[in-house]
Amino acid sequence: MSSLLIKNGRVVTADSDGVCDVLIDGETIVALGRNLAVQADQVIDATGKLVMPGGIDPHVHLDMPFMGTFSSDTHETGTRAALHGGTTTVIDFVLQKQGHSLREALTEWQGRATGNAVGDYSFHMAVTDFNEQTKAEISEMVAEGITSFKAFMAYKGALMIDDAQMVGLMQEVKKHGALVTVHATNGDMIDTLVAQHRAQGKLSPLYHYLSQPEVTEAEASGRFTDIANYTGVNAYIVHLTCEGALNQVREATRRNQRVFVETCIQYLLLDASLYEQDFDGAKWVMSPPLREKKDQQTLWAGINQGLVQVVGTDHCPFLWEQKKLGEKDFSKIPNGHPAIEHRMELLFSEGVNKGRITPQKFVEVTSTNAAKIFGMFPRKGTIGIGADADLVIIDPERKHSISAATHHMNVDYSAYEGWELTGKIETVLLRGQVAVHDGQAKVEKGYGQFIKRGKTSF
Ligand code: DUC
Ligand code: ZN
Ligand code: ZN
Ligand code: ZN
Repeated sequence: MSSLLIKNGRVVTADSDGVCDVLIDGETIVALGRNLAVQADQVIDATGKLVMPGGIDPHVHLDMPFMGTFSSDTHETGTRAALHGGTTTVIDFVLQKQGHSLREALTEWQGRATGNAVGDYSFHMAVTDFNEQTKAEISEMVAEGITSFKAFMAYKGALMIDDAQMVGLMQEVKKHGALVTVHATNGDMIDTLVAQHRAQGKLSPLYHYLSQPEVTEAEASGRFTDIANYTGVNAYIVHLTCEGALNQVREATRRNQRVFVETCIQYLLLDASLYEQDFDGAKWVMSPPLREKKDQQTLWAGINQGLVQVVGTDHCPFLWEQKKLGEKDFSKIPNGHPAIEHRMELLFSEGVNKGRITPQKFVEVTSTNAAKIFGMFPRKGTIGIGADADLVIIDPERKHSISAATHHMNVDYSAYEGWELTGKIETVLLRGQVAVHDGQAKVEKGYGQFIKRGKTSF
C-alpha cells in the first residue's frame, strides 16, 4: 500500500486544533504527531494551511425524479462537484413511490448510483406511504445500512404523509434505534395559499415565497417535535430556515428533549429580497424559501448555541430550461438550487473568515456532527487514527470567485454568481487518494463507495 505524509499543517478537528503531521497508509490515517520521522511514498507540505476532515453533506438530491423532471446532477457529476468543494461524502434521498415498496425505490436508486459516484455516498430512505408493508421493510433497510428515514409534511399527493402515518413511522423507527428526519412545513396550508395566489393571477416567483410564510414551517416543526417527544424517536429537522421554527426546538429543549437541526448554506447567506425581481428569482425557488435577515441572525446564533448542528445544502439543481417550466406559473418551477460544490468554501469565507464561527465549529457543522448523527463516526467526520483518510487542505487566505463558467455542477447558472470568497480548498483526499488538487479531479467515476451506516452516536 502506498503511504502519504501531510506535513506541518494546522490540523483542526471538532476537539483539537494545532500544527501536526498526518500519516496515511492506503485508505486510512495511521499516525498523527509533530515532526513524524517517517519515510512516505508521497509528501504534501501543508505549512500555513488548514487540514480538516472532508465535508459530509447529508442533504442532496441527485438524479431525482421531481415535479415532472429530474434534478440535473447525476451521482457522477454531483459527487465530482462535491469533491471539488471539499465534500467527500454525501447522503442522497431515495424516494419511495406512493403505492410501492421501499425495496423497489432502493433498487432504482442503486441502479443510478452504483458504479457512477466519484465520491462516497449513502442513502436516506424517504417514506412517502407508511403502511403495513412499509412498516415491515424498516428493519430490512436498517440492515442495509440505511438508518435514517425521511418524512415529508408537505407535497401532498406525491411525498406527504399525514400525522397518523408519522406516529406509526416514528414508533417503528424507534424500535430499530434509527432516526426520523423531516421536511417540516404545513403542506395543506401551503397548497391553500398557492391556490389562492394562482386564482388571483399572482404567478411570479415572489408568490412562491409568499405561499410559504414562516408560520407554515414553525407550525410543522412544532408538531413534528411534539410527536417525536411522545414517541421518543431520534429526530432531525432538515433545512430549518427561520426564527419561528428554531424557537419550537428551543422550547422543546426546555422539557429536556433533543431534536437535531440542519440548516443549509443558502439560509445563512441569502434572503428573500432575491424574489423581488422578474423570473430571475426562479434561481432561488426552493422549499422552504429564503427568509429574512433576522432569520439569518437566528441561524448563526443557533449554530453557536449548539441548537443547529449541521449545515447542509439541499442541493437539488435544475437547468435554466427546466426552471422555465414555471415561467408562467411559480407553482410549476422545479424547487431546488445548486450548492453541493460551494457549501464548504462559502461557510469558510463568510463564517470563519468573517469571525462568525470558529474553525472548530466549522468542522463540527460541515462534517463531524453529521458523521455522528448519521452513524458514520469515527470512520468519517474526523482526523484520527483508524479513520478514513478523507481530508481537505485549505489555504485560508487565497481569494477566488464563484461562477457558472468555472463550476463543476451540471447546471448552467450559479446561485452565487460573482461572489468573491477568501479561503480556497486546494487539495481533497478521499480514502487516502488525492481526489482533487488545484482544481483538477484525480479520481474517476466509480471510485465513490456506498457507505453503510450505523446508529446515531451523538
Ligand atoms: N425542497 C427543494 O427545494 N427541493 C427538493 C425537495 C425540497 O424539499
Ligand atoms: Zn411496486
Ligand atoms: Zn425538503
Ligand atoms: Zn431536500
